[in-house]
Amino acid sequence: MNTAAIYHRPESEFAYLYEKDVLHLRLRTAKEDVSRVKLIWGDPYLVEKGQRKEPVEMRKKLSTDIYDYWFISVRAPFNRLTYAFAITGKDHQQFFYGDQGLYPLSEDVLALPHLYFRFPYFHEIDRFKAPEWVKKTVWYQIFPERFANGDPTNDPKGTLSWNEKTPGRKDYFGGDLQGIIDHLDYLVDLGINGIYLCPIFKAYSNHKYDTIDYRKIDPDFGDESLFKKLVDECHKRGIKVMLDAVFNHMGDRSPQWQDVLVNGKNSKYADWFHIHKFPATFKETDDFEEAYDITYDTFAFTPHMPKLNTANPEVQEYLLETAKYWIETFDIDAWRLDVANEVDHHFWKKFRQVCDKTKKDFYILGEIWHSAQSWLEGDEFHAVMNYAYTDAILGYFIKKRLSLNSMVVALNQQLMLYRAQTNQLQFNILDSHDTPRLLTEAGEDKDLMKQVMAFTYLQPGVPCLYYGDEIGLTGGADPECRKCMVWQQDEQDQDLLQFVKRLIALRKNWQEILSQGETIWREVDEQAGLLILKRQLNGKTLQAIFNTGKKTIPLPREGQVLLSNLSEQKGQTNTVFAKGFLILKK
Ligand code: ARE
Ligand code: CA
Repeated sequence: MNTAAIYHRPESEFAYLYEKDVLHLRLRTAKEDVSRVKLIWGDPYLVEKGQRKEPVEMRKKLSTDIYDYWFISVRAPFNRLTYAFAITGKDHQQFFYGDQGLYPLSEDVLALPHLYFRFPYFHEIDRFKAPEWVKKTVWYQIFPERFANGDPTNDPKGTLSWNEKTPGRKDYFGGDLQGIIDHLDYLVDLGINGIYLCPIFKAYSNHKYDTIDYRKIDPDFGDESLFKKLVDECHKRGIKVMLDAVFNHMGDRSPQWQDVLVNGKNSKYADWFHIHKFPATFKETDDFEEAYDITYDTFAFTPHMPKLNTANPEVQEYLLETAKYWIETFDIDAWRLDVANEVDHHFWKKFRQVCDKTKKDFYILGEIWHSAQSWLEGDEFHAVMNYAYTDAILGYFIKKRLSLNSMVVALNQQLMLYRAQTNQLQFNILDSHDTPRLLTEAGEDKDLMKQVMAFTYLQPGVPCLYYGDEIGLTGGADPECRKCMVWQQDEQDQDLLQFVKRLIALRKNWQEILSQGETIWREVDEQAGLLILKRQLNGKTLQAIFNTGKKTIPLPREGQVLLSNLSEQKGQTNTVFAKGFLILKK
């Protein structure tokens, strides 16, 4: 038996409370190396007296290229547990695996309680709690400057006419909050029940990530009473509102930074930032967003975004009060945290406390593009923008960078990083204001785009649609991915719009299975380019067949499973399909 691959860690994604008194346990072993795993378990104070519960079989649930992951869900009557794993290899070797490591399985070893793992007590207060409403949400990301110009009177100087050109970094087109309010019914019709707004507080640039005043709505977008109206109108329509908290840095036109420029180290804000040498200066390049010899920490190399010192109690107070203000005064439902991975954990733990205290079931989403276990222990974020997960999807379907098997491996790897609660709340974006648009990445192949969206909407986690993707907007890297929304119906791709509506409806009708159900890779046929994915919960199954190969075959009857490629089928009511895939609902 390949014992080096065997791994478990108490009080982590390997052992955690899923519900009030339900414990999830996972064990990692080498792929195809172990034939069975039994959980040896009992109440710590009874195991000590040699009284153990009947061992129970664990199930092999997911695999990567080198590991198998075994799983079990248990209830313990006294909310405490002593446990270990009895592992039987395909070579018939048997091991006991517990807190002190691996031992050949024997009655003597089983009789030693200190060799077992412990879950000393199931504390509800420590349990990772998930806001249930998020699982029912299909999000829509809006870049406010480009969604709709509802009020030309607030257009900044030099505003261009709507969609006059592909946006440059410094262009303004006049999008605002009124424009969003005017199109809420469009979003309801689309099936959207959550919007994520990029920053809307007073800032200098068109993206508003260089904040000047965290307590003011940017005048280009409107004012606080209009924002209050927007939230109320959203809530009336069952739409949740998530705002963008840019706490890693401020804009250099903020009063705080301006005071530092004037008063240097005597400024009362000097310690609000990470200034290495006074005066705070930088050397320009021909790119206004890139400088060198900067004497203070910034976001990237952008001198206009001095990094905040979130270890400073005054900065903490200022930002935490900001977080509370927008929840308390405007009743927002979630924060998306910009550059979340570059802000200290100590601050985020305080931030989480403030949000939890201010509004029940508040959702905290971190912008982290890589594996994020240390922010997802339950006392900071609920989830992250799942770029690391969707990168594998795009890597196979779009970029042909991954094989079918390596995509499945990468997705399973990501799922095994986190507790089930997090996997159910992860924010699945295929593109955003920071990346090229999906249709452009798909080489403007709308069938391919539909296939990738369908696959993603069937994954654990919640989908987020980047504004305009549904009507066929294209665009390369930032800022080209931020074109003005197209509202003339004859310029919108109505077929794509209808497809997206059907897919969102499917996602919502099958939300329980899709957000919480088990993922079973029924068939991964590299040769044929065929992938059959099953999602299962409480005996209900949703099955999807993806054809990424070249051949076509007749479609299955209801419930029959295909074992090779498929072509488009008209008229079947029980499926959602487009060229290249089909979703069977049973
Ligand atoms: C400017 C340039 C961009 C350039 C960027 C970074 O226009 O071409 O890529 O600087 O040098 C905002 C504006 C941007 C502007 C930026 C700086 O929206 O248009 O971009 O300010 O002036 C990393 C961070 C991630 C960050 C992205 C941009 O990890 O947090 O870079 N995303 C947030 C927001 C942005 C916003 C800011 C941060 C600043 O979503 O919109 O930018 O507040 C890989 C890495 C990621 C990296 C990603 C993108 O995947 O893994 O870590 O994200 O590439 O570069
Ligand atoms: Ca306007």
